[in-house]
Amino acid sequence: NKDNHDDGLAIQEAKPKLKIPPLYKVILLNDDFTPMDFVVEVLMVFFAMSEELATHVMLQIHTQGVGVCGTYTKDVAETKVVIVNEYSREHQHPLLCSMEAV
Ligand code: TYC
Repeated sequence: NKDNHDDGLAIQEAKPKLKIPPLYKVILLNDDFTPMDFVVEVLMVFFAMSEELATHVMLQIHTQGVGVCGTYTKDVAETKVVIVNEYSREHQHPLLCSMEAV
């Protein structure tokens, strides 16, 4: 109530909340054991990549040690990390998925 300045109370405007949510990169780590085909499958199934892009990203992780699968809001990134790690464990692969703030 900005028109009533004399009521002795703290006046707070009701502002629309239009904040852009912070983003997180979901990353895959290289290891010596997970088959390349499995990593490509993960990138296609869980990160909606074409086989060509998934192969490129997989080889980049293989040579650089880490690679970005995608950038998401916190809740989506956390869910991707859990699902990918569960999927890898179910298939007895040590593939590790993690996330970091952009
Ligand atoms: N380095 C693995 C191999 O040689 C392949 C691999 C790629 C594993 C990417 C994990 O995130 C990864 N079979």
